[in-house]
Parts: sequence; structure tokens; C-alpha cells
Amino acid sequence: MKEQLRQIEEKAKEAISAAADLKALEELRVRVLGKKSELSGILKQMGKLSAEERPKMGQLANKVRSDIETLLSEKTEALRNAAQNARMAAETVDVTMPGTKPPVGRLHPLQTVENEIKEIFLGMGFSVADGPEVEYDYYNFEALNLPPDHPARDTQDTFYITDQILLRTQTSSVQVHVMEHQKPPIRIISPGRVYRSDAVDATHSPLFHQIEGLVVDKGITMADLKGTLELLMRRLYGEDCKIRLRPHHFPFTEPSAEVDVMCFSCHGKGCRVCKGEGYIELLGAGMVHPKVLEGCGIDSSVYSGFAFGLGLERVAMRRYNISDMRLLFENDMRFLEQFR
Ligand code: 2NL
Repeated sequence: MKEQLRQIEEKAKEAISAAADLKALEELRVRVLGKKSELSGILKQMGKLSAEERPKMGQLANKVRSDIETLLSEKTEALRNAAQNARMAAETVDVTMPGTKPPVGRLHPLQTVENEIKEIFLGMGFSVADGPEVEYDYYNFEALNLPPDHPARDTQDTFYITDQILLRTQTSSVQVHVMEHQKPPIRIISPGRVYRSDAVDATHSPLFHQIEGLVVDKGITMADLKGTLELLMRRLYGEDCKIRLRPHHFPFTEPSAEVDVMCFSCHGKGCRVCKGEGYIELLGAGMVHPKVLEGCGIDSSVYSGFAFGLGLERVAMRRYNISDMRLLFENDMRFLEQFR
């Protein structure tokens, strides 16, 4: 019987150390210590032993039993720890991994160009003026010396809301408001959206952006106009940039000029980009027509002024070498993401 108990303990030890998981260990416990186990069988046979042997064997059997129980609980603990550790290892979060970056927006190329031009003019002492996009005919046309029968007022060219109210075709309307309320000296720029009833193509859009500038003071001449625009273009396109004024006609300026900028590609020599000209047309300008000044209550025998208007799309297209204006309005992320 003693030998039998020793063998039970030996076998149990081996089986416990070989148990792979908690389920196997529980089955083992039932098999080794349960009612139908060999050990229970031995305990039942105790009665057959002599009175002298019985307590010794009883003691031994109980020790075997409690030793096995201890081993079982130690193994249970070990398996639990191993399972826990395995889970911890599997679920580890690597805090040094790069996170998911939220998408960061950036300025639209038109906004970048507008901001740059604003900065340049603020540096020359100009202020920024704002006004309505829905405007009275008077501020958009009449006050700018465009009489009712002027071709620019054709419904083919302008979006009318009513007979008297329209979407502004130029931001000059803002400057008329300023001249009505502010006495010279006036030095302002007016950036904003303007509208023309044009069909969409590579160089036209019914909505585009303009910056107009206006200076009114005593003794303002064409030289001030040229110097101001030359400085603007040098800041925008580089210090070696030159400009050229060609005679032109606008109803609201006299004299008027179209302003060309030296070709960025050939520096004035003439190439394919400028079609051999060496210069590219970029804006219109002139000395404010006396009728416009008078209409706003400014004495044209005392004051003179210059004004100019430039399309932001054109500046942006030139700056970033964009060949089709539609790209600026389609909001295709693949296009917009290219601009820093
Ligand atoms: C262009 C270029 C121009 C003006 C805009 C202006 C504004 C006032 C008085 C006189 Cl309040 N002129 N603005 C002057 C010359 C050109 O825009 O190509 N426009 C059709």
C-alpha cells in the first residue's frame, strides 16, 4: 500500500507538471483526487488494515493527498500567470508608434496670392476696404462714368437681380462708397469676388476675384501709378521684374493704360510663353476720370488720383504656372494639395 501511494504521488506529479492548461488541470484533479480515483480507493481499504498500521497509512495517504493538492494549486497559479502574461504581451500598445495625423488644411492658391498682395499694399500705407457683392447699378456703373447705354451694361455681360440691382462686375463699387464718405488723402485696395456673365473656359469664369486699388490726393500723377505698380510686381515676381504701360481706354480713367509685366520665362527677350512679346498683360490702370471724382464730391481741380484693377486668378495662374482657370474652382484635393 505504501508503494502504491508513492506511485500515485509520482504519477500525479508528472501529470501536473505536464498539464498544458487550466481545463486539463481540472480534469486531472478529478481523476487523481475524485471519488473514483485510485487514492479514494485506497482510503476505502483502510478498514482492512491492522489497528497498528491504520493511523500510519492514514497519515501517509492524507499527506499524499495534501501534497498533490498543493502541487495542483501551484500549477493552477502558474498557468493563470502564464495566460495573463501571454494576453498582456498580445495586447501591448506601442506608445512610440506614430499616431494617425488629422488632415491639416492649407490656403487656396487664390487666398495665398490675395494675402501676399494685401501685405505689399499694407506696407505702402494702404488700407483694405470691403463692400457688398450685390450692388446698385449706380455704384457699379453710373458713378464710374458708364452711362445707361454703355455696352458693359448689356444683360449678356452682367447678372441683374432687378433693373437697378446686380452682382458687381468690379470692386470699383467699393471705392466709390469710400470716396463718398472719406475725404482725401485716400489710399485703399478692395479685394473680392466679382461676377460676369461669361461662359466657363480655360481663361473665363462667371465668378472671379479682383483687387482694385485707389489713391486720391493732391498732386497724384501717372508717375505715382507706375512706381506703385512696379513695386508691387517686383515684390510679387522678383526684384528684376519690369513693367510696361500701353495706352488703353476705360470709361472711369483718363488717361488709361494696360499694364504688362516682364515675361517670367524669358525675362523680356521673347519666347513661346509670351508669344515673342517679352511681356505679358496683367492689369488695367489709369488716372481717375474727373467725372468720377466730382460724382463722389471730390473737387477734381484740387485732387487727382490713380486707380488699377487686377484679376487674382491671372496672378495665381502666372505665379504657379496653372494653365486652366477651372482648376482653381473645382476644389479637387489632388490639385489643391500641391500648394504650400
Ligand atoms: C480692368 C482693370 C481697372 C480701375 C479698374 C477704378 C476705380 C475707381 C475709379 C477709377 Cl473708383 N478706376 N478702377 C481703373 C482702371 C482699370 O481695372 O481691366 N478693368 C476692366
